[in-house]
Amino acid sequence: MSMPLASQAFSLPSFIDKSSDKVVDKENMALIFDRYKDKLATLPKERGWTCENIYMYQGFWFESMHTVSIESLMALQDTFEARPNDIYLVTLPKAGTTWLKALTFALVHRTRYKNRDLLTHPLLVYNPHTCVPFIEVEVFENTPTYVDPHLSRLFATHIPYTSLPQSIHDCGCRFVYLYRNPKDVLVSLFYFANKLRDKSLGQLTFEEAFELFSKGIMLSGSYWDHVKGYHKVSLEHPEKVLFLKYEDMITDTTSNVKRLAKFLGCPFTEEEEATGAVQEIIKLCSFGNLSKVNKHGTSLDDVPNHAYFREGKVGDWMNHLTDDMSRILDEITEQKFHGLEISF
Ligand code: PAP
Repeated sequence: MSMPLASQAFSLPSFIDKSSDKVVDKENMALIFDRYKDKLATLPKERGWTCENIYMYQGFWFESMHTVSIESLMALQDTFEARPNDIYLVTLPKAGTTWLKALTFALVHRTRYKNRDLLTHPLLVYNPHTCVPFIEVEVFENTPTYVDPHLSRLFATHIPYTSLPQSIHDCGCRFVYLYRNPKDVLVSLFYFANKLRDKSLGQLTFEEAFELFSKGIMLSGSYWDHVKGYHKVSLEHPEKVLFLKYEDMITDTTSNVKRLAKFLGCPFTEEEEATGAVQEIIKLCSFGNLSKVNKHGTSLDDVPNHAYFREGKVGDWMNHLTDDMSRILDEITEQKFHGLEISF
């Protein structure tokens, strides 16, 4: 397996050098949506979170006609070419994707911005989703983001392990997997989905959201099967998967950021640690800082940047779940994660 690279070896998304934000190629996107519409029509479906339907494909649930969608997954499975040095940041929606993207981007590119005015740092200009693209979004592009075939690529994805494009498996690529308490994921998704939901459908109630979630029907879910899939690989191949927990990242950000840097192949030097480089990155990527930077503008499917920053806390579920709801999710978690070292 190819091993970690120096931080300079990660390529920068080209839009940063050209100082122009990139946009999804809508024409290509429409072609891809059309290519898979017959296949989609054959799949089991249920009521969706942000649109009318959510579809079951290869044992997991996906919505349609978004950038991160069932069509992008199918297109990736048909065409995506991984490279051995690729690193994938994997999360379920609302498990901390935006934070993980920001931290990883800041870590791998830190030498590039070391002696520059911090105000020019891309994370103070662009949403983290723009800085680290989802492969689900890249598949719609006509022009590749990363041009140099020798440089390592940093991508994100919500795709379950078993549905990843075959080339990712074949190349032995590495993953950072971040998971979060399912109850907080549910609450976070409830608010996010309602922000994006088709107006014609009316708002989802929390009871409806709970029912879908507990049946395993969530974007890229079920929650439990998604986590279990990557957890299994992390046990079998610890050198291949760094398994992180949102709650641990909140309570002990410093150690977890150092672990992340080491896994990415750009560990902090003693000098960096002594001069506060770890804390600088944590501050740059903090909820307080990024939520201020992302007050305006949109990214991905024209989602307002501020929608990715709500509370950024552990345990907000206590303000939303009834005792019964909490007990039901505890029982499902206990049953699904039985024998695994995953607890909340
Ligand atoms: P995505 O998968 O759609 O990109 P994702 O970033 O995983 O969403 O989830 C957003 C959650 O991460 C929000 O949680 P909440 O609804 O419970 O508040 C958001 O507030 C939180 N979040 C975003 N940025 C940070 C950050 N820098 N630190 C901690 N939490 C963050």
